[in-house]
Amino acid sequence: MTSLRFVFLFLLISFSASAQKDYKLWLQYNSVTNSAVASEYKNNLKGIVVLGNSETIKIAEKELKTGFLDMLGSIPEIKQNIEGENNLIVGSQLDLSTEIKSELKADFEKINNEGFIIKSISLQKKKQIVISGKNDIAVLYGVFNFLRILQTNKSVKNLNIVDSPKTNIRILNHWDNLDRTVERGYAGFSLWNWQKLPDFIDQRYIDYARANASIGINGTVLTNVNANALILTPQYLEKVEALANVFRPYGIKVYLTARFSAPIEIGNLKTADPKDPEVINWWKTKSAEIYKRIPDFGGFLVKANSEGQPGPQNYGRNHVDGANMLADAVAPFGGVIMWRAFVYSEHDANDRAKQAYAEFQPYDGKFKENVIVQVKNGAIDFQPREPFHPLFGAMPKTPLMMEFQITQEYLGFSTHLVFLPKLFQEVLESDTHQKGKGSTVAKVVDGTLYQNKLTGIAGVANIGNDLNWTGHPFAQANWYGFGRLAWNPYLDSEIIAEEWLRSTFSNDENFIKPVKNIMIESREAVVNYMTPLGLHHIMDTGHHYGPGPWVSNLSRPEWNPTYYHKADKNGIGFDRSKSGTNAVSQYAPEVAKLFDNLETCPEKDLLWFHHVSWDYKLKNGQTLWNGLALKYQEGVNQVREMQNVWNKAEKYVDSERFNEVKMLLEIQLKEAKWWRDACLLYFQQFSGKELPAGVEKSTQTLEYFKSLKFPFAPGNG
Ligand code: GCW
Repeated sequence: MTSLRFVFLFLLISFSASAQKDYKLWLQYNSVTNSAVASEYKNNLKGIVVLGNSETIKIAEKELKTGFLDMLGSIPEIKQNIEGENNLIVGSQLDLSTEIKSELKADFEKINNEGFIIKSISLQKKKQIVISGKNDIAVLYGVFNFLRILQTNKSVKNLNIVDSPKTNIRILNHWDNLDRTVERGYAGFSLWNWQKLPDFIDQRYIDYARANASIGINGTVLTNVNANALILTPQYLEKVEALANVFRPYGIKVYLTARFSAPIEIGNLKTADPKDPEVINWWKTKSAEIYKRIPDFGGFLVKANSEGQPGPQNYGRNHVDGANMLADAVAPFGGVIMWRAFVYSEHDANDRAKQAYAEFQPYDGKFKENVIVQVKNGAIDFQPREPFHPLFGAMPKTPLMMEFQITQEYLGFSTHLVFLPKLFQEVLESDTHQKGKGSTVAKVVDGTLYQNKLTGIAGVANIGNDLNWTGHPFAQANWYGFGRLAWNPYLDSEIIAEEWLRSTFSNDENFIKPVKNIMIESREAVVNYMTPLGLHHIMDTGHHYGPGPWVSNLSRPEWNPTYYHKADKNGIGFDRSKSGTNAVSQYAPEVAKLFDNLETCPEKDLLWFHHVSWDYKLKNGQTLWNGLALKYQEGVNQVREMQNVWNKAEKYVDSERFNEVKMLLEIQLKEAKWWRDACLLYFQQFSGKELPAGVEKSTQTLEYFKSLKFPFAPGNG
């Protein structure tokens, strides 16, 4: 009996220990197993001196203690004063001694308000390490960065890190509804338990803030852009305030989505016309009410006149009128308006890809100072691959912020292993040529191209109340990588993958190398088995789960996959060249020329810009049909390779996460084949050609694939 109880207890403990691993994200703080590394750390870190006593500084101190204890087995002596050598001195510029301040003078001149310094210095001939910044939040960033050095087993000798975020607003967009469903959410329900707030503070809120702070995220939009006005009522604002109080010491500001018709819905006004004095006044009063509760409230994110959301156009006004009216309301309190450019009209059947540019570009220079226009990375909608959005670089007098989608609406939900920083990097590196060669999207976004003061990067969150936050253990890497790129849009995704793997799983090179490779490959894999060669938006309708290239009966033409691939007997692809919709003309002349010309258009974007015949010769000599089929097959093969690599990783990973990933990869393979088979059978009707050698034949018919229905696919309301 006793032994049975013991076994039970053991199982319970080992289960929860391993479940905790999933929950702990990239903050595992695994014990440092390399003894040389561990002794270097211990020798160089004998004491800790923490200066200041704000809540933020207390968080930083606690984090250091946890990190040291978990990674090195003990905490260096906590000292009140700097005595002896090899101390870690932690505190903001305001709290440093004159001597240290003057030692770091040049470094302080290099950093901005959120930047930090981690530096080995010598004080009265004694070696010390200082972590500092201009305020306590910056110190916290420094502490997390310092702990990352330990987590990734890098040396702490001769440290000299001076780093500042390159963008101001590094923000998650939660598409969370008040009923806790999450639009395009695949990791459970919303974290925000509105019913229990404000009195019940879930530990998750704190852990969420900590995780975000560890990667430099400094803002969160709590609510869906398809907005509900109720969030602006006192009943909910009280709850928002409670969350803001939790997030504040972690440097995270709260923002809300503003439903444009709120003055009517909750304010009893007859109109929401942005030029109506009563409406103007309503938003001013509402803003004052919010700031009274939350003095550091970030501002509003607005989706207006898009996909049925109300907006200024309902009153014969335009985006500038709407955005500026709200901007005036929050300006006295230092708030910003993030106005989305994701618009497309059902009345313009020509080319959806052109609409955001057509509507917004003429407004360049017309928005108020505290408005930033939020632009999706591509012109259609978060596809596995899209050429960069033509608005980037095309509005020199308007700050534009990037909107990436971290949640995998079009990339296999939380079931497929897809490392998104690779996608993000591709976009950020794209050269818009708008101000000559080297005018990359990253330079637009960080404000350096046109000297914009207000800058930002938003990511549509992939977080829910699943035990592991993101549904797929590897989807945590997308949250992590988003934060790292928001901090520094020039970071290489390989570095991000490596950091993440080391902090999340293991520092063993035999694990890192192959697993990093599959992460890096994974983005191309999903492109290959879903939408190779520039195909896009051929997912099944509504929920976007699985292939649906045949869908053609939706009320709005640009909702139909057939609108995007335009496959017929002559070929396939959307002609956006000069002889087609001329969408290419929205890019700078160099880029337009490149995309317009079949010879120079990158093959990865071929069918995005051109309708080409099934016999068109690709660069590798294959016909388009054969090349397309081989790409689909390649995608499937890549998933098999991911499985091979993962199976060999078993000894480096806890069994729970190992098995989760293994099962998920099994599903990913099944779905990759489903994509390949369904798309090839469908397109074959038009090409009339056999599959080339090397492409596996479907065991199902096209009718079978068409008959599949998923009434309860997640994330679809
Ligand atoms: O991609 C589409 C999604 C919608 C989303 C919209 C948007 C929030 O399918 O679910 O709505 O984009 O970005 O506004």
